[in-house]
Amino acid sequence: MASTANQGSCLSEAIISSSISITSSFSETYVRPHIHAAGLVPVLPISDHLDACQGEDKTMASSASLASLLLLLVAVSMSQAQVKIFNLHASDLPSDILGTTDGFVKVFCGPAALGQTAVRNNNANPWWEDEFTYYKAQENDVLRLEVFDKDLLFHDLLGVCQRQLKAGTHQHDCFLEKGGTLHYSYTLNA
Ligand SMILES: [Ca+2]
Repeated sequence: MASTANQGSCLSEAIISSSISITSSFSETYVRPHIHAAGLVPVLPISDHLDACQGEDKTMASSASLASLLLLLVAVSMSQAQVKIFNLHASDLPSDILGTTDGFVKVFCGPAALGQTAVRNNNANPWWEDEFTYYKAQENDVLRLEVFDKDLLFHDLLGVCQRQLKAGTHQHDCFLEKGGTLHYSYTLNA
């Protein structure tokens, strides 16, 4: 109810101001007929006034920005791609105090944790059959692979491999900080 009353007062204000504009434009037209094209002058003050105070126009404006937001979301979701990380293996992983290396890899894409491989016990050159697929990847997302040596209490982080995703299939070798190399492939379908 309040908005209707407000709208009404806005409308009457608009009418008043438009009649003033008409009057003033008429006098201007009368005085300086060569300046104004008749009919155009009164239209502008009315629409200006309605933009300034009518609630409906604000609603229309916010619907328009909502529509733009939805379009943006559609565009973002269309730019999402599928990434698959596969063919994970390592060579020359360093051994711990007990002389065994029990490697496994944690896989992340952007903020998402995609999981981890199985543990390959007592193997400095492990292969992992695990593959990781993520459907919300985007080009330039950071792929992060953390290589661990599993221990009884605290797993030993052997190294971290980070890389920005690019479209296509790629194979990489990543030297680990504590020794050894991680090899992996990924495919990003843009
Ligand atoms: Ca170990």
